[in-house]
Amino acid sequence: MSSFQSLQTTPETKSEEDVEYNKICEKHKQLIETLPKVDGWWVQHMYNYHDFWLSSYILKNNLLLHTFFKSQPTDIFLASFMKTGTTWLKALMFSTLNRHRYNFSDHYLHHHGPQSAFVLLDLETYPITDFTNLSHPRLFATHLAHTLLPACMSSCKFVYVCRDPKDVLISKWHFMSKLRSKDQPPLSLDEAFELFCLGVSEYGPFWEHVLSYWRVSLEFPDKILFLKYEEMKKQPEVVVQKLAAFMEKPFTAEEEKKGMVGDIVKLCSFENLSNLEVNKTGVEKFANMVEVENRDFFRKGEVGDWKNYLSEEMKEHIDRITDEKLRGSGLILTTTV
Ligand code: PAP
Repeated sequence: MSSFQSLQTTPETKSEEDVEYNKICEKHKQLIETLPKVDGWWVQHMYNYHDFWLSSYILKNNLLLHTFFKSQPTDIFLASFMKTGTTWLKALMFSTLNRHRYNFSDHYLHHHGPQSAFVLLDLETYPITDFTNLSHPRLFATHLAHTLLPACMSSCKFVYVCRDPKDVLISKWHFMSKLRSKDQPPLSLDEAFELFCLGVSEYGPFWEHVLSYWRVSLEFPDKILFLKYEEMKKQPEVVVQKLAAFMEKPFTAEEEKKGMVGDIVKLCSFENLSNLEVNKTGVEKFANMVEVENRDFFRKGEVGDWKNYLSEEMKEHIDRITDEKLRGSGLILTTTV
C-alpha cells in the first residue's frame, strides 16, 4: 500500500454495501462457472470477460469497481497493458506533479518504489478501501481495457502508454515467469509466444487493449494522452513537458531555465531508479495481498530486446498480426530497431 497516498479502511461496511457485495459475489461465482476459461501465465486460470482475459480475482474486482468506485473530476488515471512502461510513467507523473514538494537531492522516489505512488485499482479491496483521504489529484493505475472501466471514469483524464508488442511479450514472459507459482510447470517462450499471438494473456488481447484507448484518445484528445514507450525513450524531456501540460501543471519558463524537466528525467531514468537500494531490495505490497519485489519492475529498459529472443519467423508473424489488427486505425506500433 502506498506510504505516500496512505489509504484508510473503514472498520465495517454498511449493510447496504454488504447486500451489494454479496450480490456481486454471487454474480462472480456464476460467471466463473460459465465463462470460457484457460490457464493463466501467472495465475492458475483466466476467464474471458467481455473479450478480455482476467484472473478470477481481477474479474471480481472489476464487478466491484463498477459498483463501489466513485471517481472525482480531478482524478488522474494511468492506464496500460502490462509491461509497457507503467513503472517509468508512475515515476514521471508523480515527480512532475509533486515537483515543488520534494527536493531532487532527497526525493520520495529515492526511498519508495514508483509503484507506491499510484493506487492500482485492479487489486483494491472494494468496498472496504476508502480513497477519500488520498491527496489531490488522486493518482490511480489500471491495466484494464477501456471498455471494462465504469462510465464514471470517462470524465477523468487518462495517460495511456503502449509499446511494440514484441518487447511487451518478452518483458511479460520474463515477469510472469518470475511470479508464476513453482507448482505450475514453467511457461516456455514458444508457448508464451503462441498464447500472446492468440491474445491469451492476463488483460489481453494486447491489440484490442491498445485500440480501446486509442479510439477514445482520437475522439477525446483532451481526456486521453496516448504515449509510446519508444517515443519516451527517444525524447523523454518532450514527454515530461506533455505530461505536465496534460495534468494542468505546465512548466514555467523559469522552471525550464532551471533545468527542472531534465532533473525529472534524470531522477526517473532506468539507470537511476534501478540502482536505488529501495528498488534493488524493496518489496511492493499491492492492496495488502500481492507482493512483488521492486527489482522485478526493472529488467533492461530497452527498445528492441525482442531481437535477442524472437526468430525472424516469429517477428514476422507478430508484426503481421499487429498490421492486421491496427490497419485503418492510424496507429503504428512496430519498431525497426
Ligand atoms: P508493469 O506492467 O508490471 O507495471 P511496466 O512498468 O509497465 O510493468 O513495464 C516494465 C518494463 O519497463 C520493463 O521492460 P523490460 O522488461 O523490457 O526491461 C522495465 O525494465 C521497463 N522500465 C522500468 N522502469 C523504467 C524506466 N525508468 N525507464 C525505462 N524503462 C523502464
